[in-house]
This record gives sequence, C-alpha cells and structure tokens, in this order.
Amino acid sequence: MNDAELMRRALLLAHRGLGRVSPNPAVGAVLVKNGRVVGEGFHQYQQVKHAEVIACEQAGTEATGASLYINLEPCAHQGRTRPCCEYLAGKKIARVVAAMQDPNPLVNGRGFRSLKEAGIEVEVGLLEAEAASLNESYTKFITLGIPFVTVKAAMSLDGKIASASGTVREHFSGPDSNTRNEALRLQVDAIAVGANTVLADDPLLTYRGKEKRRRPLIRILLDPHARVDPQCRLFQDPTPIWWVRPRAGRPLPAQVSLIEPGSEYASSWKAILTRMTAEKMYHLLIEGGGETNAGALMARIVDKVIFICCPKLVGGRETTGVIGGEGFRPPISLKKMTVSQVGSDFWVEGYL
Ligand code: AOF
Ligand code: ZN
Repeated sequence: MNDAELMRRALLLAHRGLGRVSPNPAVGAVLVKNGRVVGEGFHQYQQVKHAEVIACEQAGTEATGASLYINLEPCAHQGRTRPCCEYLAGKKIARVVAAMQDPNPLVNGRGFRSLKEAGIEVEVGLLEAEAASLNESYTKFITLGIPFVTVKAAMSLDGKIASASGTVREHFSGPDSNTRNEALRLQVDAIAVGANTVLADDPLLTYRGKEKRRRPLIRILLDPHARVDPQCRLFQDPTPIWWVRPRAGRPLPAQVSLIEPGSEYASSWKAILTRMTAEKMYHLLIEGGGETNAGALMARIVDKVIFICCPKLVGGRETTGVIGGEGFRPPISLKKMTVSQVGSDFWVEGYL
C-alpha cells in the first residue's frame, strides 16, 4: 500500500469512531513497518486512549522504527491522557505522516514540533481536505466554542417539501438516501425541527442506525407558540427532548427539558447553541421545515446546507418550499459546492 492508501485506511478507521467520539475529533491511526501493517486503531471518547496509542499497543515491539499514518496531528498536551508525542518518541517511531494540524489551541503545531525535536520524520498534508471535512464540527467547536450547524432537507427537484395541496408533507427521497440519513444522524449530537414539521409529519426523530452511539441523539423541538401536543410520537420515545416553548402549567414528560424561547427567533437558536456548548455537543442538524430552515439561516447560525434533490416535480404557486420566511436580500451565497448521486437522488452540499 502507498502513502495515500494508508492514509485512506486511517481515515476509514477514524470514521468508525463516529457516534462515539464527540466532542473529540475522529482519529484513526495505522502503523506500518517494512511494508506491513503492524497495528491500527481509532479513538472513542469513552475508551479515553488516543488512536496512535491503540495502534502502538497492537504493534508491541514492532512499533520501533515504524511509520505512523494518522489523520490528525498527534497531541502535545496533557489531557485525559499523557501527550501522544511523548509516547510516540518513547516507542521510537521513525516517521509520522499526518493529514492535518490539530486546530485545538493546546496543540496547533506543537505536536509536529515536538515530534521533530525527538528526531521523528514528519510529513503533513496528505488527504488534508478529506481529513478537514471529517472533523469540521470538531474544528469549529474547539476553535470557537460554538456548535457546527447543518441544515438538511429532502425536496422535489423544484424545491418543494409538501404536496401540491399544501399541507401534507411528502417523503420524496429514496431508500439509499435514507441509509445515508442514518449515517448523518450518527455524526450529530442533536437534531432540531419546528412545530409545523411535527404537526404535519409526526416524526420520531430518533437514531435508528446499526452503529452504537455513546450519547443519545437529543431531539429539539422549536415550538414558540406551544402548538404541539405531548400526545405526538416524538414524546413516545424515551430519548431526551429539548422543547423550546413558553413555560407550561402542567408537568412535562420525564425525558423533556424546557428551553424558554427568546423574544426573537434568533435568541431561541442562541439558547439552544449555548446549552449544546455547555454539554459539549458539537454538531446540530436542522431538519426543517421551511420556516425553521429560514429562521436558522436568518439567525446566521448555519455552517452547511445539505439539499437532497429528488426526481419529482410538484409545482403549485402556494406549495411549501424548502426555505420559507421573508427571503434573503441579497441572496445567500454558498461556497465549496459538491454533488453526489445517492440512488435516484442528488445530494447537493455547500457551505455558508
Ligand atoms: C490525538 N489522537 O486519537 C485524539 C486526539 O483529553 P482528551 O484525551 O479527551 O483529548 C482531547 C484532545 O486531544 C482533542 O481536543 C484533540 O486535541 C486531541 N485528540 N489527539 O493525538 C487522538 N483523539
Ligand atoms: Zn493524543
């Protein structure tokens, strides 16, 4: 295997930590000696150990003189573990190939410097774009202390999320998109919807994928006018709900905690993000509908949009679209657009 293939393997290992790594970065490590993989590992928050340590432990004495392929700069600080750089030097690793620098202000280049000082050969930047995208929520959170926010919506090719009659929500996306949806839900800490979506769809909003999560997916309901009834399906699942609504007179179901909405929509989002920060949750997924998406964009909290364009045309002058509200003047410009085909749907993604 060449360098790029080995880094790809490290990235693949890192992926296996998703759902169990938040609020830490997803990190995978591969140790190679004489062209043979002698150890590998990935980080999971609960298990404390960093990826490179797991790989070295697996390699045993073979670690001496080996090359390490890792998607993030080895740490140089004392956290829950001792610095990995020190550990790697102790194991007499010969070479470290890293995809990107660790944006954590406690590391941020100090890891590479410390490795070089120990006489270890260091190469940085292989598959950097892939590595940066894998840990984009970690990067924002560790540098700004604010969760990364993604708006995701499935729509007809003409941007509608409801049937032409106006009220009935449609599920335009195909089965392959639904599998990828679960993968996305695995990566995030919380999922938010507006009252209209709950009234129209009665969704559960739970994570139903095969991989285990470390913490439950928090379900957030924006309901500033207290229109949602606790009889709906959302409340039939015991995983936590943050209900953004005015204080209720009657007792709330056990899994529900209340967030009082602000006088403006923007301040409800602020309250949600502040609470997420306090609980070290670094990725919020907003799943609409049109007014909720518009509100989040107006509040300028959104980092990324994922629009799933499905092979349907709905039409209708009044049909609910994917973004409601008053509209944006000037229009919001998106950057770094990508598109991928998933079954018959097209996932179009871009950054604010
Ligand atoms: C690495 N390898 O596998 C990981 C790293 O106190 P902790 O252990 O939870 O450390 C968290 C910080 O350590 C995290 O913000 C990041 O800078 C680094 N994570 N570093 O060399 C790893 N998970
Ligand atoms: Zn470390």
